[in-house]
Amino acid sequence: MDRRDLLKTGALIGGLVALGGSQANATESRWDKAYAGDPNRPVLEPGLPNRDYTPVITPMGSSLPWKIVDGVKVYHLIAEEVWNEFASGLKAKCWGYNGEVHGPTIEAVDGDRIRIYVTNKLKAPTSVHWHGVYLPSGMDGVGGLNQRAIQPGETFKYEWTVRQSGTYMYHSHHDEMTQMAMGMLGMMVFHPRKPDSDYKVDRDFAIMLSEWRIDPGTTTPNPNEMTDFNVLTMNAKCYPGIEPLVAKLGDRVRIRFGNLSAMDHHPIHLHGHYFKITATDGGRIPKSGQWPETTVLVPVGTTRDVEFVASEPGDWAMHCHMTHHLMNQMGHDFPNVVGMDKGNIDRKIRQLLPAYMTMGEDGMGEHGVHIEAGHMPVPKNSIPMVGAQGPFDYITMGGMFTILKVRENLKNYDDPGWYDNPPGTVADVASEDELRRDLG
Ligand SMILES: [Cu+2]
Repeated sequence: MDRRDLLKTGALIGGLVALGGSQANATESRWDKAYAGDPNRPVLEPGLPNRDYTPVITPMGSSLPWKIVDGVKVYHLIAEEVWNEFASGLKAKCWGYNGEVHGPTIEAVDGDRIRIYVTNKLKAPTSVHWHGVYLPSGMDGVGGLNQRAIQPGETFKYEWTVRQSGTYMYHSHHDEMTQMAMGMLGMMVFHPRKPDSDYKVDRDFAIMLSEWRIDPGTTTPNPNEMTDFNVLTMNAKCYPGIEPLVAKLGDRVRIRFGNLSAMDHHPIHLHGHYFKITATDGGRIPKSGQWPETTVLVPVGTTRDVEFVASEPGDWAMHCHMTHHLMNQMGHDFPNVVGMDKGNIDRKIRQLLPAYMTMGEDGMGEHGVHIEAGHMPVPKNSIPMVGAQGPFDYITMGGMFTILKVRENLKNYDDPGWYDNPPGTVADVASEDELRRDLG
């Protein structure tokens, strides 16, 4: 090989490298296009529920109504004070939208032109950010950066053409620490224009995860809390205030989780099934990249869609797997009395405090039962430790806990009550005969 050949070879290799590079760029721009859509895409005819998409179910909430004005979907969001009942026994004066905490779910279709009026009925200025959404910078809603704050009494107008589909969120982006802690959050769902069979489901739930600090006896969430949250919610309710999710055997189910908690990620675990993680707030995950799980970590400031077939009849727990997120206004800074021999300490202390009761030497499980039975007084407007009575016994979880109810026969999707287990399929005390036979 002489010098000339060497140069030729070098040029050939250089050419190949250049070719490879441009191919990679082409792939990347195709990818971007698939995800961002065309910024100059034409506005399409407004997508209609039940014709172009199956509406999302927001348990214990609703979807924001809209009307069409000259081909534009028009919504009206009203920021205001809202009394929210987290579960029976606990109410607080929160900040939300349109009489709801959190705000109603905003639904639209890829290609829709949408116009959202935001009226501020709070005493404080506010703004609304549309999380994960492609829109003009001036519509992004960050107070001070993209717009001036909406003053009390003012109505602002946000408008853009939807050019994406997936699960997103909206929330206040002015005095974020206060306003988000007070409840100013909501889910946002953009449906694909032409859903493929992969996207279609029978039950499509939207659940916002959030956390609050509400001291027993008080009625205002405390936005100054940094670490010690004591009310953990799905759609601003805590168990037993959370409705079950109901599905027919064989239904395809999607659950869209959003997390706008102040400080915590939530690993949500579903019993009896595995699901695939199919989308984030960055869009739908290509099929080859979806993987099966039984727990999905929903980090703060993200959404995660999971999909599964309701394949097992029964009552299946679905809950955050952080155990402290399953307690309602859990007592903190308690001395650890697990395993303590309390002797006659209760009798002695009752001479000074008649209602005194040492609890916790066998764990916290008994608290809820005692509170509900009225043995143990609790401060007004509080639900410390409370779970709920289940079909067999007391369920010792509160907070971010609910139940997926899968049934073979359903007339509608109302709560069908507790599962009627087939005979011989419930764990129960072993008989003497069985013990002798199997354990000797
Ligand atoms: Cu959690």
